[in-house]
Amino acid sequence: MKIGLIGLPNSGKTTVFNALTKADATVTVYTDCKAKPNLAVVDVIDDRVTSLSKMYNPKKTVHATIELTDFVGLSQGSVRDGLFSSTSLALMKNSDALALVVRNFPDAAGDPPAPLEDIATIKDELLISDMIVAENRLERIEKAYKRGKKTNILEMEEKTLRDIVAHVSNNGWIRDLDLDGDEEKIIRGFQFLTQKPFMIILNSDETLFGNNQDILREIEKQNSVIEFAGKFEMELARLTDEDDVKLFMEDMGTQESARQRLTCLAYKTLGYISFFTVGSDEVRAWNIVHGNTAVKAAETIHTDLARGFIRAECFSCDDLMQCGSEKGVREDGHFHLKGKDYIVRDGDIMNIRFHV
Ligand SMILES: Nc1nc2c(ncn2[C@@H]2O[C@H](COP(=O)(O)OP(=O)(O)OP(=O)(O)O)[C@@H](O)[C@H]2O)c(=O)[nH]1
Ligand SMILES: [Mg+2]
Repeated sequence: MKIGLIGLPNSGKTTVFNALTKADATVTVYTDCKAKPNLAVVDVIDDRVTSLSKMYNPKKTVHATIELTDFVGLSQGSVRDGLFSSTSLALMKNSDALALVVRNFPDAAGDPPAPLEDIATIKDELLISDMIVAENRLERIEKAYKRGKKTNILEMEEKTLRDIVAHVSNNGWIRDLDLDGDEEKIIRGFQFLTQKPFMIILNSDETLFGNNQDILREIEKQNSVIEFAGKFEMELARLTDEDDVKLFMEDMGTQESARQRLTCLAYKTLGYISFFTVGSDEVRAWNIVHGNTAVKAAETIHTDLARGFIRAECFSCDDLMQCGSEKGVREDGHFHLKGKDYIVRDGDIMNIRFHV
């Protein structure tokens, strides 16, 4: 799962990135638009994987991962003025979800935060970016028509893009537009930013953390949101003594680390669930979108497994923990054989039988 951290300059993106990844990327009060984005891959913390690993004692334990990208600040007009490098824009398009970091602490000049306005500014930039992409493509389609290249497919693309332009002009997000399967397919390649799952990280001053319910409620009317105390959490991520970490977290009134909380929100926003494969070689966590079938789960592991799918042997992690062993699961009647169309549930342990 790839998550891009975006936001206005100095909103604390790199601070949050460091808190989430335990990285040590430079935090500054200056913004360098040409700076390269920071990248890191972190494991998804899932107690179930730890428990399964203890039970199977495999050679290898593979957690699901989150790839985080920390972009340079996206300021007002930056997309239009081309301030945002094409590398950054390409990486942003390549993200599965965008997480907007919003400043909720006084900046270096002492200016008070204005989170709601900042959110509106960034949302405008994302809409403008999509608008430019759609309009540029429409221009090229017009030119193709003039050269006599009028095909059904091109006409359908034109219609879809015109719908998008109309919708975006009204500040509508492309993800809220009701597109059918064909239309979705036609525009997939554009990787529109307002089509991506989107969440907000309210990056609050450590002294005000936990006291921002009004702002959070306001943001929540439109987007999924989580509150961080970025600077504090970055310092927390650097502590090595577990007991110290616990004490500090208690002080802040949080029980889960920043990474755990963001992971939870990201899974919810993206509609992801986890399933597991187990054995003496490897215990591994996989992600699929909620509502997907056993054959899709097979495909996530390897295309051959989907191609030659026979059936899935399946039981839940909870049942396994309760029964204490696979043998116990079978004896208690919790071991199931499922076909291609079985809808995979969060926490399922799957073994795909296949033949190619
Ligand atoms: N008080 C407080 N200050 C913060 C917090 N998060 C970031 N800062 C400060 O804000 C400044 C900018 O932080 P960065 O993390 O570099 O912000 P950024 O969004 O990555 O900035 P650019 O990459 O330059 O756009 C630094 O001086 C941080 O110490 C926070 O949660 N609380
Ligand atoms: Mg930064």
